[in-house]
Amino acid sequence: MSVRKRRPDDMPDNSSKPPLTIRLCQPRGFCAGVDRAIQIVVLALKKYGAPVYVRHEIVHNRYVVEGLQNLGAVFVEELDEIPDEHHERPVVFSAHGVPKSVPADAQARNLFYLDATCPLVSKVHKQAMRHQRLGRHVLLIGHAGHPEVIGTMGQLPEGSVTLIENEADVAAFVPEDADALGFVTQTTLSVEDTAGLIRALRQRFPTLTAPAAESICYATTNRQEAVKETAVGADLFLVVGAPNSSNSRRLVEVAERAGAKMSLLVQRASEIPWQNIGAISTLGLSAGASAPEIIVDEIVNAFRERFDVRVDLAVTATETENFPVMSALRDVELTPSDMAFVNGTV
Ligand code: 0CH
Ligand code: SF4
Repeated sequence: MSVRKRRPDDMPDNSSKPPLTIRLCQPRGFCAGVDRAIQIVVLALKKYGAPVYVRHEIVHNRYVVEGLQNLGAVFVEELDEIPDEHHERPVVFSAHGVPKSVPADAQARNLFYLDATCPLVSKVHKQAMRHQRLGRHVLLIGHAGHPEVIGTMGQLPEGSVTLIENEADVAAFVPEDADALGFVTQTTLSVEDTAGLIRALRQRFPTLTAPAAESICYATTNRQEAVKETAVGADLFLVVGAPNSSNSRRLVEVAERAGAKMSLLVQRASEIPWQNIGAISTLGLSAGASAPEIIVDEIVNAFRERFDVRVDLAVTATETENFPVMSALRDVELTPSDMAFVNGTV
């Protein structure tokens, strides 16, 4: 990990305030799949006008959802919530992916849909389908009820996939053929916990087949690694993210396990529980893959009001991933202010 100080002109004279070092994780915040998904909604609004329907929160972040609502996006949980008179309007599927029944339903209703499923989630779908095509029963490691899990299970015929959430599920699983099993996982799981579950599965089923490529994605892995390194000895670790954001919640757990004295998930600076924080001198700070950078800035500024803050950037990886949008939207141009929204800086 390399540590860089942020530019000195960021730092007002705070000599009367207690000193605080903020270890700011890099990478943090938006990943390439989130960036692409938000871009798809913005581009669709520009190309087709409002309203653009979005099935499920495009990513699990209220600030992003409200920003898109202000631009004319309308969020629904299911396609049947789209009023009949709006059936010619586009509908975008969220970054988390959808079961096969959803595009089929959209087609049956004559809806025009744009699928913003992250390409790395689609890759997991393909791996699961490949296991099944080759005659393997699929074990999906993930969290029940999460939209990505519903989407991945929904790629496969009923009865051909079993959800594994924990060691008890590993112990309880009784396969029809113990030598014809393959697994995939949700993309946003704890790297450490998942490795444990795979070990436990392999102990019971030594011929279990792994997917051809790792299911936990680069962004999840990098953000957890960064938190692991910066949380050691931190008095407090804050993760910017929503309670329904799987990847953000995993970061809070990683910080706690790595040795942060206290680790919390916050959606905005207004959620920081100042009365419980007490005297701290080191704060770790990161953001889930769906959390915009502007909220990280808001939190740093909230600490600046109370502490003499020094920000150390803790760089553990460099990310260059970029996922292009579908060809139907490539003829639309984004203005600098659209770009700032897509990048999470406004
Ligand atoms: O971490 P989850 O999957 O809950 O989703 P998010 O917080 O919206 O982050 C983006 C990931 C989307 C699909 O992998
Ligand atoms: Fe894609 Fe990973 Fe981001 Fe999910 S967290 S959208 S899988 S890059």
